[in-house]
Amino acid sequence: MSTEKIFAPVSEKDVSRAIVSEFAATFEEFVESDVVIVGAGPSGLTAGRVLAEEGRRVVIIERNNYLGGGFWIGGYLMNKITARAPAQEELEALGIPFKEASPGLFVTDGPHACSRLIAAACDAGVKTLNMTVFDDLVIREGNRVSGVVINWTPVQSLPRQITCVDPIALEANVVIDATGHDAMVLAKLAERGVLDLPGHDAMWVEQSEDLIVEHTGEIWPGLVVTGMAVSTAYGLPRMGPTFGGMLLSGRRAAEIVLQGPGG
Ligand code: 48F
Repeated sequence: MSTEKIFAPVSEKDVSRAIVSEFAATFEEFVESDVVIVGAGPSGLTAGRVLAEEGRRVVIIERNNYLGGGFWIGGYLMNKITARAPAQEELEALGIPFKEASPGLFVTDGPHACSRLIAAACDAGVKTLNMTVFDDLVIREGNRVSGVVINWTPVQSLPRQITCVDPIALEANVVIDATGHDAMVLAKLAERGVLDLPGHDAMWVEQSEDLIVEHTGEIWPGLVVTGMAVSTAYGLPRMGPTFGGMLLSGRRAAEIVLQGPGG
């Protein structure tokens, strides 16, 4: 048997050190960023990618271990994703293969589409904090949102007697709520009674996608809303398992940030 080793001589402490120091360096850099996006679904990932491509420092907070939100599975646990024209152009730009199911309706594989969307955001320079849950907002002079309060996701599942784990905060010029149907960031303002959150209306795909893109924007000083959170914010119809509106809403959110005061 050969005694020659295939792999480089590295011990456990080297592995631990590499993880800790890399994580700490990235975290420290993104304690202060241009944009914090809460939620790594299709709208948040698209907004993050477009902003990072324009040179903005972007961090996405995601409570799950995996990124992608609802973009892995199209609907009813079937992993096919649909998009209506002109959103196939977004798929094309990302190199996602698709086919036309009927005139103006395109279909693609969820895992292929989602992994490409995630990779494109990472390639553009977006940093992600997964297993991290949005807990609250930082709000300063003029009621302007100036950051987010976060904690490790598992802290929420600890037994009550050991949950005295204070969260920490990240500062940013702009925060984007991309948390989907629950609109978790906006819900914090609604909890305080300063924002009305009507919840989304019934499904009507032909109305929903246009309205969501149209209503995407700054909803509070320093706070932009994108994706399904827009329908929750404005009582708009939901769209069901089609995703073009999410991709175009994410792009629109980024454009609004780039044009705005914090952009
Ligand atoms: O739900 P999600 O995919 O939001 P989206 O980008 O897209 C909606 C579609 O997937 C679909 C639809 C239309 O096609 O109806 O639902 O608007 O992604 C939202 C992400 O936010 C994370 C959540 O885990 C998901 O990955 N998220 C939600 N709440 C929190 C959070 C929180 N409090 N902290 C961190 N992440």
